[in-house]
Amino acid sequence: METILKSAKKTVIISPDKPTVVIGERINPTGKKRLAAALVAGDLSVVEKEALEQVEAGADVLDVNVGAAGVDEVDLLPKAVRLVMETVDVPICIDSADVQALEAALAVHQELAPEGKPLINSVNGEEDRLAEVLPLIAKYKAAVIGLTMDDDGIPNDPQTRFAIAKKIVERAEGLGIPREDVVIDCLALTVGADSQAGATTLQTIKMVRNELGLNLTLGASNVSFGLPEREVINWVFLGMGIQNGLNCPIVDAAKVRPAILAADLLLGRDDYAMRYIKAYKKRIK
Ligand code: THG
Repeated sequence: METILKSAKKTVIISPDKPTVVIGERINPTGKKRLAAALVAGDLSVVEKEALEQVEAGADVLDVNVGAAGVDEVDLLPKAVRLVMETVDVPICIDSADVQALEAALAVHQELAPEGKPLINSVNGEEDRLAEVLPLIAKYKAAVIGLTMDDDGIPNDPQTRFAIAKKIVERAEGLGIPREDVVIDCLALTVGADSQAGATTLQTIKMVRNELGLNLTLGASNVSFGLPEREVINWVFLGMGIQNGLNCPIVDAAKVRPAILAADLLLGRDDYAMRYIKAYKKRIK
């Protein structure tokens, strides 16, 4: 099962047979007051800086999210997508809850990379959201992240989350979207609030991989929210997720890529530890 993402110049293949793909999370104002204020003022300089730094830190794909109070995403998201595409070569993941903003950004993507293929973040099992997002994915031949939540919220149990993943991929196929273009996010909630949160996510990942064969993403850092030494929790969780089938997490590349490379190495996906050693050498320079 290969999900192929393309910018104008680069192709990234997400596949269980290949090394884990790192989707850089930092172009996102969540928890970043300065970036949020700059975006409200229409200043995209931080977006450019974060794009360059994340690619330098080994991000294979960049998530682009400009959602903050006071931001007109329909105006700003396509501008941010254009800037990122003009700054770096990697494929992009367009992240917004606003469907009009997604469409405006998809149009810019098509203009700058007519043969390209972005990842759209996201659809979920809510009927309204399926009805408005999936036709866009079909129209632009994009790939899409499907979140395992629906009109009843985020289920507590793996079986119900799995059923939502299955429904999303069936609806996508009904519109002619190939199943490999649906990447599932089993959702990480914080273990600080619910000690079963990590286990539930990991179990769902395993089910989606084994029974649907789909590729899997995760906004993995949510898991440690509110706890001390978040990095330790994030590293271990990523390793466990990757063992279960997670293969394109949305993360801070500078903070967690070494752990991801270690997981790939330990799972036999890094011959002669070449990728692990190369990244280490680059980092200590
Ligand atoms: N699933 C999918 N997409 C997602 C998420 C997900 N997109 C958004 C988010 N979750 C993943 N991206 C982020 C981006 C930033 C932060 C967390 C997740 C974040 N920022 C720091 C904070 O909160 O303190 C900012 C601090 C800093 O400057 O580093 O946490 O789950 N499909």
